[in-house]
Amino acid sequence: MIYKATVPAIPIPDTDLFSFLLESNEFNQSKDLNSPLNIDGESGKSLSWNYIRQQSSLLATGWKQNVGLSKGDTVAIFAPNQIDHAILYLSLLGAQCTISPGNPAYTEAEFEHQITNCRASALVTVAGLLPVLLNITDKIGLPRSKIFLFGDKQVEGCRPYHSIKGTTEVSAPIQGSRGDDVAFICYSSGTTGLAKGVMLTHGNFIAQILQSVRVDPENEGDADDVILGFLPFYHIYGLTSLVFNAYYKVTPVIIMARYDLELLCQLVEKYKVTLASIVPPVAVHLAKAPIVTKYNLSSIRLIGCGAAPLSREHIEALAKRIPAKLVQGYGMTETTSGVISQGVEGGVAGSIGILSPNMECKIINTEGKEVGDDQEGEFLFRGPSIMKGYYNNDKANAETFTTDGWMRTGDVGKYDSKSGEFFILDRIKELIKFKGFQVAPAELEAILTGLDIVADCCVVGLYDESQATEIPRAYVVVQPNVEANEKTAKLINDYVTKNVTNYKKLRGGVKFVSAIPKSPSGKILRREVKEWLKEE
Ligand code: AYL
Repeated sequence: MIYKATVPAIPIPDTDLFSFLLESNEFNQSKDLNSPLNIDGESGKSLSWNYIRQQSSLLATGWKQNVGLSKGDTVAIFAPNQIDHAILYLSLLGAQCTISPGNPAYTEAEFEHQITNCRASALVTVAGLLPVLLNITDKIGLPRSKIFLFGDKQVEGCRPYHSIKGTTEVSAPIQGSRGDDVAFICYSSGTTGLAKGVMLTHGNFIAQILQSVRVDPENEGDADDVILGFLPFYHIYGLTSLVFNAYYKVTPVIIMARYDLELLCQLVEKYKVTLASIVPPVAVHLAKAPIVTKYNLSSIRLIGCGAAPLSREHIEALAKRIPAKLVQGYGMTETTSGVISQGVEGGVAGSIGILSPNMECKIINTEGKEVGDDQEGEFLFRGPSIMKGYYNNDKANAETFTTDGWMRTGDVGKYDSKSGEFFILDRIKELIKFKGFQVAPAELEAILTGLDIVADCCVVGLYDESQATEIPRAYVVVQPNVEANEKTAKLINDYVTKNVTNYKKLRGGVKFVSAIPKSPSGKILRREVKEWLKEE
C-alpha cells in the first residue's frame, strides 16, 4: 500500500533557490519589504527583506569575481545564528556554490571531519572559532584568503565576508543553474554510522517551502506574524523554518544566537511573537519552568514542535500554560525537514499528522513487505523533498535507497485509519536524539574503543522523561586487568567529554557489563542492549 498526500499536488518550478526566493510571490507582493525582517534579539539591530536581497545579490557577484569561487565549490560555515546569516546563504547560492553548515560547538576533530569530507574550498566563521579552525585549514592547505568572517574585523589575514562585495548585482534566474543542483551538504548520521554529507538540492528546498505553505492554510500566515528564531541555522529545522521559509513568507524572525529560556520569554513579550518552532525539551521548559509565568506569552498563536517525540503529557502540560495551537511535525535532514505534519484543523494528540503535498509514504515490516492501515513498520518516502543522496558515499546510498527510489528512514510508525493521520512509534536505526540533536552511537563507540582500557562497548539512548529527551548511555566491557569501578567509569566519561561536543556527552553514564551481545557476524544486537535499560 502506497500512501499519497491527501492535499492537492503543487507544481514545483525547476529553478534555483536564490531566484525563487527573490522573485515576487503572494507574500512579498503585499508586505512592506523595507521593514525589519531579521532582528537580532539582543541588540535590536535589524535588516529588511530588501536589504538582504540587495546585499546578497552584490555578494553573489563578489564570491565569483573577487574570491574566484565557481559553480560546485563548497563553502563550509560554522557560526552561531547571525543577523546576516540569510545574506551569506543567499549570496553563496546566487554564486552557484554549495553550502555546508555545521555546529559551531564542534570539537576540532568534528570540524575536520566535515571540512575534509565536504571538500570545502572556502570557509566562513566567527572570530572566536578561528584559532581551532586555522589549525585545520593550515594543516590541509586551505589558504587564509579563503577564510572569511562574520562581523567587521579582519583577523589573522581573514577578511570579513561582506568586504568581497561585487559592484553589480547577479541577475536572476542564475544562468546555468537548475533545481537539481546541490544547494546544501548538511551532516547527518542517517540510519547508521558516522556523520555523512546529505546532498539537498535547490529543488528540495523549493519543494519544502511550497509544501510547508500548502500543507496547512494556517501556515499561509497572518500579516502580523513574528517568529522566534533560536533553532540553529545550521540544522535543517532552523535552516528551513527560520531562514528560507521566513524569507519566502516575509515573516520577521527574532534571532537568538543560542537558546536561553529567560531571554526567549523576554523577546516573545517584547516583539509579540506569534509563531514558535521548538523541540520537545523546550516544550517542557515552557510548560514547567517557574520563570515562564513572569512573562506574557499570550501573543503566541501557533507552536510547531518536531525533531523528536513529544509525549501526550507534555503536550497537555504546555497547553495549560500557553493556550496556543500546538502542531507536531516529523522530518529528517534527508527529507529537507518536515514531510508529515499536523494540520491546524486536525491533529490527533500524539499523531505527527498528514503527508506534505507531492509526497508518498510506504510502510514495511521487518521482512521488507509493505503493510497496510494500522500496522506498524518502517516509513519509506518518495517525493520532491527527498535528498539527492549522501555525498560521495555509494555504500550508504545503496543501503538507504531502494532500487525504485524509496528512501528508508529507520523510523517506525503506522497510518491510523480512524483519524487518517500518521503516528511515529519507534526508531530502528542506531541514532540517539539529544534535545533534537543527532548523536551517532558509532561515533561514541569509536571514541570509547580508542581507550586502552576498553575491550568492547555499546552506546544506546536512555529516555529522560523529565527533560523529554534521550541521553547517551555507554555499556562497557573493560580489559581483564582493569577494575570496573566508579573511578574507571569517571575516567571513561571524562575522556569522552574531552573528545566530543557538548550534546554528545555520555549524560546517561557508563555501566560495566561482562559482554556486549553480538550476532554471529559480529554486529551489536542493540535491541538486546536496550532491554537492559528497561531492567533499571
Ligand atoms: P534530523 N517524532 C519523533 N521523532 C522525530 C520527529 C517527531 N516528530 N521528528 C524527527 N524525529 C526523529 O535529521 C526521527 O528519528 O532532522 C528522524 O529520523 O536531525 C530524526 O529525528 C531526524 O533527525 C519539521 C521540521 C521535524 C524539522 C524537523 C526536524 C528534522 C530533524 C519536523 O516540521
